[in-house]
Amino acid sequence: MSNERSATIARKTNETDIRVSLQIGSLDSASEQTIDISTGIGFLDHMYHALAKHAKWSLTLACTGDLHIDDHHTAEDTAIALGMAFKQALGEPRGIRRFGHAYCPLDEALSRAVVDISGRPHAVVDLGLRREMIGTLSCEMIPHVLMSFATAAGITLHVDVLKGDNDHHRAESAFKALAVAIREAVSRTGSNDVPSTKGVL
Ligand SMILES: [Mn+2]
Repeated sequence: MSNERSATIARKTNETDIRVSLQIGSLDSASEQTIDISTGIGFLDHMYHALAKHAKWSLTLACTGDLHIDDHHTAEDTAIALGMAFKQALGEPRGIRRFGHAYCPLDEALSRAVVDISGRPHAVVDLGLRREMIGTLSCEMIPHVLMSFATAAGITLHVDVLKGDNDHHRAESAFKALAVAIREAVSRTGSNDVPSTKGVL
C-alpha cells in the first residue's frame, strides 16, 4: 500500500482547459499543505480552498474556461476534474474507513455532510441558498458542483445546510463539513481490508 495518494489530471474541452494536482492527506498528517486554486471565479476558488484546507489535501487547480459565456462550464468541469483526481488518487479503496460525517458551523450557519466512498455516485444536496449569485458564482451551480464532484469521484454525498441566514456562510459551512467528512472517510484504518461485504467497492 502506497503512503502517497496523489493524482494529476489534465482535462481539456472546447469549453474549459483544466489541470488538477491532488494529494490526499490523512487525519494525522503533519506534512505541509500546498493549496493554489485559480478558476477565474473568486467564490468557487474560495469553496475549493475551504474543501482542500479542511480535507487536508494539497491541491493545485488551474482552469481557463469560457467565462465570457457564464460560470456554468467552469464550475461544472472543475468539479468533474477534481472528482477524477480524487478517484485516481484514492485508487483501490483498501484500508480506509469508507464512511465519514461532519457538522461544521460558520457563525450562524451550520451544515452536515455524510460521505460514503461507495463506488456508487450519488449526491443529495440541500443548501437552501436564496441569492442568485455569490460574487460571480451562480448559487444554482453550488449544488451542481457537489453533484458533479460526487459523480466523477464515484462517491455518495449527503450535504445539508441546517441553519444560517447568510448565503456565503451557508455555502462555506457546507464545503467545510464536506471536507471534514471526506477526511474521515479516506483516513486509514491500519488494515488492508476492502470495507465492503462484497469485498469490492
Ligand atoms: Mn468566506
